[in-house]
Amino acid sequence: MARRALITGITGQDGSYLAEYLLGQGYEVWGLARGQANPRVSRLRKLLTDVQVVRGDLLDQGSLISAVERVQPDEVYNLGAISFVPMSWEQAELTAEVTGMGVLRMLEAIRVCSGVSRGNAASGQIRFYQASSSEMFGQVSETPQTERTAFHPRSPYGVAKAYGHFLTQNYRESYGMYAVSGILFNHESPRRGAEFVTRKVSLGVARIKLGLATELRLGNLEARRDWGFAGDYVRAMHLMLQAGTPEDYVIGTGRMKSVRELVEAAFRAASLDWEQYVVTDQALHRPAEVDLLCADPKKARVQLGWEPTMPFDELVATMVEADLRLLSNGGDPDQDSSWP
Ligand code: NDP
Ligand code: GDR
Repeated sequence: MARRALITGITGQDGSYLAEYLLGQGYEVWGLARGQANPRVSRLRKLLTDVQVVRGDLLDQGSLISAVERVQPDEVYNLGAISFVPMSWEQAELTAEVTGMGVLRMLEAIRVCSGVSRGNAASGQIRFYQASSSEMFGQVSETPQTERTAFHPRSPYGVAKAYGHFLTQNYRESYGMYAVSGILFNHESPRRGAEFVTRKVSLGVARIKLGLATELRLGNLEARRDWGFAGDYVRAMHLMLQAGTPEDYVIGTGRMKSVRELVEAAFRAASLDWEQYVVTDQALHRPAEVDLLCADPKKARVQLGWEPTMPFDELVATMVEADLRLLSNGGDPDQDSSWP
């Protein structure tokens, strides 16, 4: 019988790549989607016809229990979150509820549905993956960051993710559940939300190239990140749930670039000079910035055999090309209508 996976956050970037990957591995894939008429569900269905959808919300404990009862999954991937860091200052309580408490609700749904209690050997039937984040490192105490680097989150989002991370560890230790966290560094693709800097830049370049815009407004150009390709990172999520023992892993490329270098690479890919178009705007700076993040993915390489495949310049060029195609064909990224 096919293995069954339940993915929260199915309508997001990672949800789509993970669903695609697991379908390719022969899984029966279910996605948890919220809202009675979520336009992103139709966008997903256009891309992946085989995904089945179950309604539910990370804010609603009962809906998660019902979803787990209905799907009877072998593996649960908790990717649902408010994931845009600036929004976490504007809606700090909601971020805590969805990104933080949502993890508790999902773990409880699994625990209750699989009859797990302290010291109960029936534990561990459903394997659980939590989407932890390099934002938990925040103001870093060492570079590169490993599974042992201390957390010092710099946003309500980072704090909520740290709660989810420790809680996942705690359910593993308290109940013997197979529950793990992937501490993933930034990963991008042509399906990235338009609010994140890589996609904002690739869309901005495409608009300028096609004569639809004359400038691109950005915040802090000096911030440095470890950017990889989302398609590579979902493989790591799956590998973590196939390992002999449940453990947490750092996932990233080990290479760091600045926003300025990202901008240079993107404009270069369209044969444009970035200095003629980029305007910096103090209003786009964050109340507390994470200056740099760089992964040490050695544990994942050695224990899981995981390696990233797409170099930075290729990733950026791929995103710019995809947005040039999208806009040339009349696609509208703000309407959530199209997905490469
Ligand atoms: P996206 O922002 O693209 O997707 C977020 C998903 O969460 C959407 O499907 C959204 O659904 C869903 N969601 C939001 N609120 C709720 C809710 N109340 N109940 C259920 N689902 C909800 O994120 P990514 O795909 O980029 O990231 C996936 C996960 O990985 C997130 O948890 C993110 O924080 C984490 N992460 C991402 C990294 C990255 O670089 N991409 C790096 C490290 C961690 P809807 O369509 O209904 O809004
Ligand atoms: P991040 O991603 O906050 O790292 O979180 P984002 O792309 O939003 O920012 C990266 C860096 O770019 C700087 N920046 C800008 N960012 C945005 N969005 N818009 C701008 O105009 C701009 N100008 C400069 C930011 O200050 C920042 O330093 C992502 C999300 O996917 C999280 O969910 C995830 O956990 C982390 O990556 C790892």
